[in-house]
Amino acid sequence: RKRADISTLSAQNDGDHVLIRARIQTSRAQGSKMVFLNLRQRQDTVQALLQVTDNTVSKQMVKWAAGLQDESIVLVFGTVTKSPEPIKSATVDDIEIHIGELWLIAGLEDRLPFSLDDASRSETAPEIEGQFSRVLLDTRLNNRIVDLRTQTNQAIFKLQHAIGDLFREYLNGNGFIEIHSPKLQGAATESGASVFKVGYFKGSAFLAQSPQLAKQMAIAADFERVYEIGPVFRAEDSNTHRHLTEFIGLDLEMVIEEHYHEVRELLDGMFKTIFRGLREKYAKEIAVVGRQFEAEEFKWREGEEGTLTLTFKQAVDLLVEDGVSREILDDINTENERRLGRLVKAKYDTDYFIIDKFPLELRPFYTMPDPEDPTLSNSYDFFMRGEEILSGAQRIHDPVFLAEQMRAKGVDPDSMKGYLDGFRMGCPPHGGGGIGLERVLMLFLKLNNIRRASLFPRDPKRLEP
Ligand code: ATP
Ligand code: AMO
Repeated sequence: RKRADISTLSAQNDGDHVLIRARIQTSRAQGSKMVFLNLRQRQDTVQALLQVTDNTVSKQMVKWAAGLQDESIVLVFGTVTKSPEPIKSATVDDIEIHIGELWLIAGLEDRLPFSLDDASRSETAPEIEGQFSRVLLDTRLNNRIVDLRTQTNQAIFKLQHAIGDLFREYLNGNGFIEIHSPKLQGAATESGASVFKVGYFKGSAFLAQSPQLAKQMAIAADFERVYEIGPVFRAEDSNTHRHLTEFIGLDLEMVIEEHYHEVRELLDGMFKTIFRGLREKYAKEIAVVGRQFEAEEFKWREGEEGTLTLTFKQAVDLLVEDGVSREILDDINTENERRLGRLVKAKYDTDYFIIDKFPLELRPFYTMPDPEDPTLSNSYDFFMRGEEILSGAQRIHDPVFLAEQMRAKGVDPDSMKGYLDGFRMGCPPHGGGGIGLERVLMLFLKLNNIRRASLFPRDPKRLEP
């Protein structure tokens, strides 16, 4: 008996006997002699029909089948039968499977927390009775396994995979190698304030807040161009739509030949390659997500014009021109970042832009000051739809100056001896950046909440499932 994949079946198989293992998406009994089962494998569905016959299918069997819960996994043996008219509820719509035998492979112990149909309705369209999804995000996350089965979520995580894949492909093609740095650390890697402390035998350790130190040490070890895709831990009590306590960092670091713009430009080329790759190779998945989360198409600038790159000062001026008081713009807070995103969109028609040359005091200790104005720095943030997706900079490679900057930011150089040693042994000029994978995914698709872009999200209030 041959196993069949629903996606490969069509009217051309009329008369074939097939064995299919699938979930019951929904079922509908018609009288006591007939039940329709909508069978699903991944994204594909087909209608199957179990009907009382003289010798093979009994009334009891139809009753039993009609009582199976949605989402049960069954094995059916049946005959492909061409359907006289298209079946609206199935993706393979020109056939029906006439079931001869049916086995239950895995049933459900509990009732489903919500139906996949309910979970698949639009979340952003104006509320229309019966059409708007009533399944709250918290309910979804509490029952994440069922939630993840929706077509939308299947597409979201295929796109998450695609971003990582495109990131790797681009960097592999540009002379980078992938590294794996330790997540257990003896000291904080960013600032002491947001680090998780864990027991480590008789003492304690910290979970890495970024691969910052390790990727710079790899440069000191002459790896020249490195990247990492790995978990990043932040003990920030930030209950927002864009903060997680554990997220996936896409990090890279590279040697600079002449100017830190080399790094900024490589990062920019990489983002555009990712955006293009998503649009070209994953149009189907983007469209599926778009049915549940209607979003204006993500826009970026291609060609000669290049990516819009503002200096921090120019960004502040844009906001001041729009009526924001200059006094509060020593730093640009989340609200003003979003406002800037809207201004940029209106003026330059792009959802993707860069801010360069941040004031030095806003950046971490390892950031290189601007040689022309030491109050500024050779650092940049990248934005999508007015929200930060990347932070990066040229780094200080002089050990004496680095130790000085550490002290100025309240970091004890003795606590980072291993890191400083790398510079004492000679380290070339270098720079890099770190990206939040879930933020890129959330903003590209406009999912409005980072938890939707994380398989099993971790935030200050959620450690389960
Ligand atoms: P980075 O950590 O690299 O700076 P980020 O985007 O996470 O990136 P944060 O510095 O953590 O930025 O915070 C940036 C903004 O997020 C701040 O302007 C702050 O107002 C806002 N923010 C942080 N935590 C909260 C919170 N719990 N509620 C509201 N806003 C918050
Ligand atoms: P930063 O702390 O800005 O920089 O982090 C880099 C990027 O990571 C993402 N991000 C987050 N995503 C989800 N939840 C969070 N709590 C969170 N915090 C940050 C953002 C951010 O742009 N070492 C530097 C990078 C570098 O200079 O190379 C760093 O970690 O998208």
